[in-house]
Amino acid sequence: IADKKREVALKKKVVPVAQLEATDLFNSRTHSLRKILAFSSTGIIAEHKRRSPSKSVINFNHNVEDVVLGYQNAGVCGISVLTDGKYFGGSLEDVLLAKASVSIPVLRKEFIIDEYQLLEAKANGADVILLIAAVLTRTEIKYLSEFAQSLGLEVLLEVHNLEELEKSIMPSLNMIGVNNRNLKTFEVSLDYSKELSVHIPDEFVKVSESGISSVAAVKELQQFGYQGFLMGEHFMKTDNPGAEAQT
Ligand code: IGP
Repeated sequence: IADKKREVALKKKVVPVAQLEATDLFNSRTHSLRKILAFSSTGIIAEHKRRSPSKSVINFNHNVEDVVLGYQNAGVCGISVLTDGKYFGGSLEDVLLAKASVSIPVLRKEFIIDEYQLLEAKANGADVILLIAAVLTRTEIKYLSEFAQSLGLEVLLEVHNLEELEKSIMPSLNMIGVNNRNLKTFEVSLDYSKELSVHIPDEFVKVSESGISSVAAVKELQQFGYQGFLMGEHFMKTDNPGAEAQT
């Protein structure tokens, strides 16, 4: 997070807020992922991710445009694009390329700690942003989610345990995601989603994130009220992520 603060401080100097606000995308309207998930029977949010701290290299051979178009053709509800460079090999430009390639909602997947990153997300065509409860206080979540919504961005709030969930519940969130992967130990278990589901108020669309690799897992999580399923590695590790998402 200290790294992120430094990165944001540097970027603010190079690309001033006024420059972000002047882009066409900044002033364009966004698409609602929440609505699409609520009406979908599958609910897949497919992710573009080149590498990760838990698996190191996943795949550097694809280009973003082909991957996301393949995902859209497979009928997924939305796209998630990792923009963190250091740990995930992504960039903000990946969001821009994704936005230019598809018409379904695009989520900027980033460790967001500053409102500047929300302005960047909007200026590069994101429809949805992620806020991670593990790295934010309730006050920060409130400020960032309200600011995101004022820009027309939807908010997916990510939690991993009951404490994070309880501290985060507020009206300025659109979707609540349970990360099945512990960000410290990288251990993955769908039990996190199953156990936390009853504690998520009904007004939020529930999303289960990470470690999902089968139709059976999706079906099982649907029984617990989940309407969104964030899947990355399972698709990205193959030669044709779009074709994999079709199945
Ligand atoms: C996707 P997987 O196991 O299908 O590749 O997981 C997504 O949930 C994961 O990339 C993720 C993530 C995050 C990455 C969930 N929350 C927060 C970075 C930061």
